[in-house]
Amino acid sequence: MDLRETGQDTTPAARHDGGMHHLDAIDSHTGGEPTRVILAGFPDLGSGPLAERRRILELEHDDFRAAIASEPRGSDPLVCAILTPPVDPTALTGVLFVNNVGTLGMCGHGMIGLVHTLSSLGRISTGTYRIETAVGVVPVECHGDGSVTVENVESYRFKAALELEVPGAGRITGDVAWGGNWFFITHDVPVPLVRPNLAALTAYAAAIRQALGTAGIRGAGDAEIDHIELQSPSPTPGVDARNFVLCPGMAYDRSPCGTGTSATLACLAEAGRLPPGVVYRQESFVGSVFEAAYRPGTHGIWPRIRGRAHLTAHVHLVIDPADPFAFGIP
Ligand code: PYC
Repeated sequence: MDLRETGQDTTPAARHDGGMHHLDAIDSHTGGEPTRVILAGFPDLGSGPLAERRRILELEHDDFRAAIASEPRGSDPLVCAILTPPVDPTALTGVLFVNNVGTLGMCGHGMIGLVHTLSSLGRISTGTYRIETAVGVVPVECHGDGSVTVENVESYRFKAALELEVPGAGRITGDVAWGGNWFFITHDVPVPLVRPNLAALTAYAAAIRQALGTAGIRGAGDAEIDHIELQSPSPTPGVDARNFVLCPGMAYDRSPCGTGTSATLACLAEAGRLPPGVVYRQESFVGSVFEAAYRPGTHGIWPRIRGRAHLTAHVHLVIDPADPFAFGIP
């Protein structure tokens, strides 16, 4: 199958029978964080730029987003990667990322999951490819050992050492950075980044996000800062840092977060704390690790993130319009 011609509604699986809607998907996880690649059955999003298709998805097909990503068919941490034909003639495919509450610009763990999925299906072999996203074309490498490298979009620190008053937590300091999504990154962590503290860390990160909104602090182009990244040293030998990333919604990233690691590298690079080409190991809240490095860019850095995904299921999703929760639980 020529991936460049992949249109969601053009395959036999994309059919309605008696009002039922069918979608073909492959599930995987990258460092514990799930990805669902939608191969066929998603509504047609047109042939415009991917940023425009993302907007069409948000405005016209949010019900299908909720159907594939949210309960009862999906789950809070799940990110779906919807294949769509690319505009860029050098790209293998286009992809739009969505989760339980909306769309994402880029998704590092999702991109690793997508490349591993295409490789597992025999649609690509080892080598380098380019994949178009709503925020730019992303070169990827599918390695012979099963790992995947993603050269993410150019990433940069937008605001350094920003002070923020967080109700219940006091004054904290953090950076605002772009890594394909918008992040607030802080080392002010009230409790250790360990599993028994999950509820406290989730509440703290959610309070930071709320405080950013209340203070009117946003990313470039007035974008919402919807990812909160807490960073601390890691107790694991050879690992540079452990993070806890609250994604849009209330789920935390089980992986080390590819876009969050990119944003972190941008901050470290700008602070002069990580030279180009030096490998940085970012550990997630559940102990999975991404290896990362960067090369300098014009406005920031070009991060390279390497990780590994594993398949978990071949899925045939069915949406029954008679189901009161066909499009998620409101
Ligand atoms: O890996 O970039 C990432 C990511 C974003 C949200 C969940 N994972």
